[in-house]
Amino acid sequence: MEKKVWLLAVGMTAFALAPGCKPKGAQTAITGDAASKVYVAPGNHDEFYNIVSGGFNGQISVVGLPSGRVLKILPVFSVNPENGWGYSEESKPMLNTSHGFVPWDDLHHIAISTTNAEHDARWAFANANNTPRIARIDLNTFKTVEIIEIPNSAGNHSSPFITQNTEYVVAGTRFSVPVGDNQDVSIDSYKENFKGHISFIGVNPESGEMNLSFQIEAPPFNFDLARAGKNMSHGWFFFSTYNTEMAHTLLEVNASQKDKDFIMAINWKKAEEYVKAGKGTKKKASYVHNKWDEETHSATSTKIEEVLTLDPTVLKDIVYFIPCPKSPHGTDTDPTGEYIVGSGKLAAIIPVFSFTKMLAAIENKDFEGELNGMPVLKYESVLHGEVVKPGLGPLHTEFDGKGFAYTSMFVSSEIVKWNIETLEVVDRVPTYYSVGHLSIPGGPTGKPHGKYMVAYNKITKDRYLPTGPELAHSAQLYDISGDKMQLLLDFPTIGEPHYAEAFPASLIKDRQVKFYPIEKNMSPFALKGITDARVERKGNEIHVYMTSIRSNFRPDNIEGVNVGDEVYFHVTNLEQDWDVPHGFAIKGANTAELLIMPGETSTLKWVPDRAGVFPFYCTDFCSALHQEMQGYLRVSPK
Ligand code: CUK
Ligand code: CUA
Repeated sequence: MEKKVWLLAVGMTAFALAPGCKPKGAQTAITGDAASKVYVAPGNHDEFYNIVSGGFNGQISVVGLPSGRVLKILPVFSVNPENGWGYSEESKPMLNTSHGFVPWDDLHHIAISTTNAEHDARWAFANANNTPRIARIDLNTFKTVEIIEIPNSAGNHSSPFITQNTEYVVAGTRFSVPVGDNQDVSIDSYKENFKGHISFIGVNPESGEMNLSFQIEAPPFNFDLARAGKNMSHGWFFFSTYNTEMAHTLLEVNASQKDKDFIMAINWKKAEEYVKAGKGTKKKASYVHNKWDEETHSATSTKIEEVLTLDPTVLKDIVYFIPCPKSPHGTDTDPTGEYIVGSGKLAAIIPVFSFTKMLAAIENKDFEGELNGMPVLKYESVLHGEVVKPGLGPLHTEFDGKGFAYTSMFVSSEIVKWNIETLEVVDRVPTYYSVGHLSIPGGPTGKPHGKYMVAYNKITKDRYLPTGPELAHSAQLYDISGDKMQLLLDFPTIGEPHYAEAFPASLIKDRQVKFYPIEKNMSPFALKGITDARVERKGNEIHVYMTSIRSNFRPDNIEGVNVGDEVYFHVTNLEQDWDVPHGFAIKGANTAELLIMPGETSTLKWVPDRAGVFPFYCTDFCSALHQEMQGYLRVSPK
């Protein structure tokens, strides 16, 4: 009994902190009505795909809405033994970096490709927070097909944000770092030697292929979340920045001294013109670019040695600063592109800026001064207005396309709905607990589908059956179709979700690749039929060209291998049918399994360390004779 009271108290204190506003909706008695709204009957499909970041697991989870069902764990930056991602010889180069093979990262944000500011859902982009990289996922195969590293950058939190026709994926550096030839400098020389960079990664409109087009040099601030302008503000980018104090130690104190930090507005169309006019400078940089090839079913990794940079203190009209209260964490632009919302996580208001006013202020040179050689606009001249008493700790804002914004309040643990024009708070609901990002289908685009909203919460506490010290993170689904938000469902998530984007399932469900045509398999190790199966020795390399099809491996008895040989199992899955992967695993191998899609070839490398006979088998229950799908490898002493 005592415990129950205590748990309730923990829950309540969070939103009791909200000033002068007792959160309504705390009653959120879940009625049968709520259950029917999230119930997707067996055999039926969800209405939306939700592509959810996995945070410290480095992966993406694919979730159906409104059911909250997890449909897939899609490996991106972290090795995944389940399907051999980062273990198969073909996929290893995808995790290559200038630091070598990096088997993990911290994935925070998702961007779904758009055309004219509406989801086309051809690709998903995701960021690696730790070793700065951007990945592109093909949404026809749900596979990571490209990863590009970002030079002159550290802590790639501030990405990936896309422009409205997916012209660019944009990334800001969280940590400023020393750049150039000598990076072995005193940390105390931060202000002189450290730099921030904003990277513009061009996306090929047909293939989706990325390339680092240019970087804009920036002062050693920390950059946080950003959004592209859209519709009327297309051509601009808005980055939140903090630590404009340029502290390099005790940031929790030193980076919160000023009343205002800034939103950095970048005229990227102008920057693009300067690039075309040859105003950029080529600088040495070192990064890798990894691509997956759908024909050979394998990845290649290319090293690149230079990058084009623009200096906004010389090219004066590409960067402007808008003052924004207290360490903004997020910046969001509304569906029309007119309003730019700043969320200072230590601020008591939410400032909303007007793009039209910003242009006028630039035109009139309505500057309050300069910051590191770049103009600072006057707060009042750009401000549309402030949302007052929204709650505590505004983090992230999404839009419903009906004139309302929804801002997550981390400290007061609630979601606040407000009118973008009048800035009036019209509804608030508690979240359990300490909400981070919100996700409305189409929420960051010009055309939101304002039906559901998911809150991705940081603290779970008492929401589920306890599982020791670590609890599943928690998502909450709200109905936002009416005037009042209504909590419908809690569902646990995988890893630590940060941002997620959702879009109508109808956009992609009929274009999913079901299998790969075997005649188009250009892997040098592909086999077109069972009769091609064989074993070849080349020096101390053994190449096993193996087929798998229900329900056998060929060859299934392999001899003539010695201890210390490098054994390569090149396994081709000959199936030409949907949903029939075969697995391959061998006893004692210090690697993961392979999970080979129909029509694909994958390779597992193993160096046996002892003599004996080693069984191998298919790991994916594929037919009534799945248990018969096995074989032996004999290893003899050297
Ligand atoms: S962050 Cu996690 S709650 Cu990395 Cu987008 Cu704001
Ligand atoms: Cu193939 Cu089980």
